[in-house]
Amino acid sequence: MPPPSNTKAVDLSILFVLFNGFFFITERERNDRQFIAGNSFVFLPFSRQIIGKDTAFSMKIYIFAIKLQKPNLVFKPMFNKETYVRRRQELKKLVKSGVIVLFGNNESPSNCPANAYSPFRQDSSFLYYFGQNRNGLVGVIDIDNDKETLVGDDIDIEDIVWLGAVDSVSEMASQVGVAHSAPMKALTDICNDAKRLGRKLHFLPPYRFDIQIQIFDLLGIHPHQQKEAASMELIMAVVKMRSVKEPQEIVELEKAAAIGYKMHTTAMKLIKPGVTEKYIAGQIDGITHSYGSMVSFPTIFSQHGEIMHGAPSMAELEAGRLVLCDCGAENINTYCSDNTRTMPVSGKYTQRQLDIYSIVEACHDHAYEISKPGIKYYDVHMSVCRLMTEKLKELGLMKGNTDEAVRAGAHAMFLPHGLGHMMGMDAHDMESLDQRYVGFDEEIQPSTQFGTASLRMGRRLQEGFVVTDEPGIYFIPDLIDEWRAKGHCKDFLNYDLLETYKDFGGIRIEDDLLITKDGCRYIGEQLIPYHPADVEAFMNNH
Ligand SMILES: [Mn+2]
Repeated sequence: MPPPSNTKAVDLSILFVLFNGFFFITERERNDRQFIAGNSFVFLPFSRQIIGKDTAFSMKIYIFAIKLQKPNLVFKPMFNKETYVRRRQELKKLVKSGVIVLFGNNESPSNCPANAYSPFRQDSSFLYYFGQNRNGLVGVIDIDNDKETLVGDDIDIEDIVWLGAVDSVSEMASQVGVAHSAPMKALTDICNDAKRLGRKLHFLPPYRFDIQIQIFDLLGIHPHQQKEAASMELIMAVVKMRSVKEPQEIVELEKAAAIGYKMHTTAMKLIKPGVTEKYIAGQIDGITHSYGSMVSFPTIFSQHGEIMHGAPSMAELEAGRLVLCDCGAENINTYCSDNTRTMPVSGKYTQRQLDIYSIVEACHDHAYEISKPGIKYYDVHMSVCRLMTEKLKELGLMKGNTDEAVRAGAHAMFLPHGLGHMMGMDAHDMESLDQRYVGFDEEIQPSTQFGTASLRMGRRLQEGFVVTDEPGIYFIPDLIDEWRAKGHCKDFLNYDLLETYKDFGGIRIEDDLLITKDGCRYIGEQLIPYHPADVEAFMNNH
């Protein structure tokens, strides 16, 4: 049989392309990436057979076919094009002049180059303004010439074979309303031109080493100097915009909270003597992997609640002890939740545990009651510290004048961290931009006193802010010994009684507050049980 003519083959091929394209459109709605990826590979060898083997022409047809199919669902921008256009307009107004260079993240190798941490995590500020979740992209905004460019290299056939096809950089640019695109090598020219003309290049403080090297190559600034060389105008503009959550961002935060609810209530169901901490932590991490993207920070699940970031261990849960669970989800669009609950392993709190728990509970509720626009979160924190001191005095663990004790920082024996932090696309939102700018301002600066120094958020609340409310009481044996040996705050602390609490552990209760017009509300349609009776009832009924 004679081989098919080239003309005929191309016609057939295009028919197949259109046929596959049709399936792509219908399947896209079903969000079934597997099918689409599979579809490309079923189609490709078939098309190859028709066109003939190993010609450059047939390769072009393959790529053309892949592009038409666009089996690209992971990289879809989360919001509409207008959102990103509007945000960049606002950013340009705030930064005023110069060239903004926003670096997206690259893949980050775990134990070998091809074994990257998964899922890929885009830089949040890049995502906020350029919306694209692919690695190896840089956003450039030339403010003075009002020119926006998405910089990045298209992936080649080698990558397509392993990863499936993705949209071209120019397609990605147009999806978020960016008029221009350019390959990565163009970034050197963009930076050199700006430098030659003495124009300001704005970049954010980098937190990944590969980006630090990229900035070093482009701008000649050593990584040690990059934090200082970062643009204050850009940092302040990004903080101003990202601090106030848009309604569509709150919807995303609610979705993350719904996954967080599943994580916490699953932990409550699984807790029983003999189960390891790691087992439960693994189960709850799996929930966010199934419904969302990943954990919003490494899960803290430990009977040593007094260790602030206590990693889950192979220790078995023991009846009579408390276990502290601080975890959150990052939903598929990288918005976070962050909650903490402290449960009795046996399903019932002891009276001694309840005495401490009820103080933390009262502090948690107090912060919720007084948080509203206009109040400094520093003042909310200090108000919580005074309430905690009052109640610890009732138990005999503290003594003396409450105001003096708090001024001296005596309460930090129990609460060595801050009441909360901003939350959004990052669990500690915008942490890479520095807490001095995110949580503080010219009116209020971070404290240097132990305890209060760890407060990440002190400035006045505004409608649309999202902050965590997370008081805790901890008994840290080493801290008790250290302070006792020095006689630190001995007028306010009952060290003899503290000795008897060295085996207690720690309690924290944490929820996420959205600041509303005249107060605040919890994020999350369903609040994870936290009143002791509710926690016990939930644990015993599931
Ligand atoms: Mn938190």
